[in-house]
Amino acid sequence: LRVIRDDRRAVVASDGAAVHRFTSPPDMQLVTGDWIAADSERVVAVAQRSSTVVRARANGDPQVLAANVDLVGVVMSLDRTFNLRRLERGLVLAWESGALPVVVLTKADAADDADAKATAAAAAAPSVDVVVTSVVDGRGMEQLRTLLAPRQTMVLLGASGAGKSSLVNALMGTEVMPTQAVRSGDSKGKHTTTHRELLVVPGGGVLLDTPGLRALAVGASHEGMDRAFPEVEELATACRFFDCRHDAEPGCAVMEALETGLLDGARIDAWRRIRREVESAQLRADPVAARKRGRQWGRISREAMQLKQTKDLSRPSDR
Ligand SMILES: Nc1nc2c(ncn2[C@@H]2O[C@H](COP(=O)(O)OP(=O)(O)OP(=O)(O)O)[C@@H](O)[C@H]2O)c(=O)[nH]1
Ligand SMILES: [Mg+2]
Ligand SMILES: [Zn+2]
Repeated sequence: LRVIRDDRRAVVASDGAAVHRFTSPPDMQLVTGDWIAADSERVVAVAQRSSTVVRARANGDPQVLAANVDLVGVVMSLDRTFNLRRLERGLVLAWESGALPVVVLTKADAADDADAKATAAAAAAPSVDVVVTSVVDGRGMEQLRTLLAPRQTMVLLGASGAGKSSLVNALMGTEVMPTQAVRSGDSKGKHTTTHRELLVVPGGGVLLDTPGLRALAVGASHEGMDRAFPEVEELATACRFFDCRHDAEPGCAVMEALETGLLDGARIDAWRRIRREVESAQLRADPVAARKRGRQWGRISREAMQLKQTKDLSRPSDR
C-alpha cells in the first residue's frame, strides 16, 4: 500500500488497484509516498523512507512534502521569471532529498531565448538532466515520459505559476489538476495547487504535483551543496584548509581557479550565498553543534592569518 494523499489524521492509500482510507496513529506522521501496512481501518506500520523531500515552513521548521521519491523535477519557466540563482537553490534542495534532480524548463514556446537559457541552466546544474518543455507544442514530453517509464516517482517543485500542474495534465493526458493563468503584472502564479496527491501516469511512473514554493529554503546538511556544486567541491579538495571558505585563506584552490578563469565567479557567489543559508539552518537545527563548528573555524582562521603573516605557506595541508 502506498500513501497517495495525507490528511491530518488519515491517509488515502492505493494498492495499485483501489484506494482506501485509513486512520493513522498520531505519532506516525505519514506523508505522501510512504509505503505502509494497514489492517482494515488503520495503518499499522510504515517502511523506512529511501528519500524525503523537505521544505522549510515560513517559521523555518522542516516539513516533509513527500517520501520515497526517485526524481525531483526542479521546475522553472523559461519566461522572464527564469532565474539561475533560484535554480541552483532548488537543486541543492533536490539533492538534499536523496533523490535525483531533473531540471524541467517550461513554456519554451513563450520564450525567444529558450536555447540560451537552457544552456545556462545546464551549466548551473552539473550532471543533471535538463529537459526543455512546452505543453503548448508538446516539446520535452517524450523525454519526461521516458524518465518516468521505469516506474519512477517524480515530485515537481517550483514557484507558483511555473507550470507544474500543466505538465502533470499533459503527461496524464487529462485535466487532473486545475491550472490558472499567472497574474499579468508580475507573472507570478496564484498558488492554484493547494494539495498533493500521487498520480499514476499512463505509460508508467508516478507524479506528485505540489503547491508552488514561495521561498526555497535549503536544509541544514552540506550534502545537497556538495552535489549541486561538484566543481567547487572538487577544487576544495586541493585547498590548504579542510573547512576553507574560499574567501581569503592562503592556499585556496577555489580562489586560484577563479583568478585563472577556470571557475565562473557567479558560481562561487552562489556557493557562498547558499553556504551561509545552510549555516543558519544548522544554527536553527542544532545551535550547540553549530557554535562549536564556528569556534573551530575561528581557530583555523587565526592559524591561517598567522601563516599569512609569517609567509610560511609551506606547511602541509590540514587534512
Ligand atoms: N505558453 C505556455 N504557457 C504555459 C505552459 N505551461 C503552463 N503555462 C501557463 O502558466 C500558467 C500557470 O501554470 P500552472 O500549471 O497552473 O502552474 P503551477 O506551477 O501549477 O502553479 P501553482 O499550482 O500555483 O504552484 C497557466 O496559465 C498555464 O496555462 C507552456 O508550456 N506554455
Ligand atoms: Mg499547480
Ligand atoms: Zn578554498
